[in-house]
Amino acid sequence: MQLDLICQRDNTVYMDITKTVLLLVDVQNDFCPGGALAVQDGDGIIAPLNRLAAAFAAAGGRVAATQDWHPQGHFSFASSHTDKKPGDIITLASREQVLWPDHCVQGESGSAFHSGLDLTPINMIIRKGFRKDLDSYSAFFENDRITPTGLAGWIQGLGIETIIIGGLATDYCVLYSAMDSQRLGFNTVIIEDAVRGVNYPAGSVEKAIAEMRAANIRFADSAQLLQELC
Ligand code: VGL
Ligand code: ZN
Repeated sequence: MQLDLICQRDNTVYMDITKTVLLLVDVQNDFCPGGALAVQDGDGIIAPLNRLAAAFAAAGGRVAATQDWHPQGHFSFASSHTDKKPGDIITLASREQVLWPDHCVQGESGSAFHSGLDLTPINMIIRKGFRKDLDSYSAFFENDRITPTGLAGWIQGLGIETIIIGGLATDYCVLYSAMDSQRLGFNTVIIEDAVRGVNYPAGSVEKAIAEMRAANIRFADSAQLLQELC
């Protein structure tokens, strides 16, 4: 697939690094093996993301990362509700909410970036989900769909046109971030070998990928993207 992102040189089309942000979604201990909300093979994304982030930074590009950052007793935790267990789905203010195990609690080891992730190339870190009664899957808007996280303002201020996304989890924070990115008018690309999903409820990864494809979000692998860096 040709990514028409991009700038042209010698009849070859390259990514214009000055107009592209690499966004690393929730590469945190709790979403990796051994964590409270572990995604299967969650740490499998780290090597390709480190390679891409280093190449982006070396080429003068921007790298942003998000952190799920919940207070104790966050409303998305099953433990905050009576008679609920992780996996139960509740409706509040006409929004459906999956209840999770306690995860990514502010300041605890589960909310730290995975130690394998190279933080050096990261220019911007956005923390989300820090309001007790509001969840935030997307890197751009909280789950009320109107409260901004501030990331869009930062990106728009830079004149960025393309957002390339990897991280966890395909069917939650990656999906919501990518859909918002596309809706905000950015070219949006998922690094297909650098995302992993919770797949709860069963089938939700497949559903998420279909939804992103239907929205014209593109998929590319990290090796291809590395090649296309200016
Ligand atoms: C996430 C569930 C709950 C994610 C965050 O990062 O995809 N999923 N909180
Ligand atoms: Zn969360």
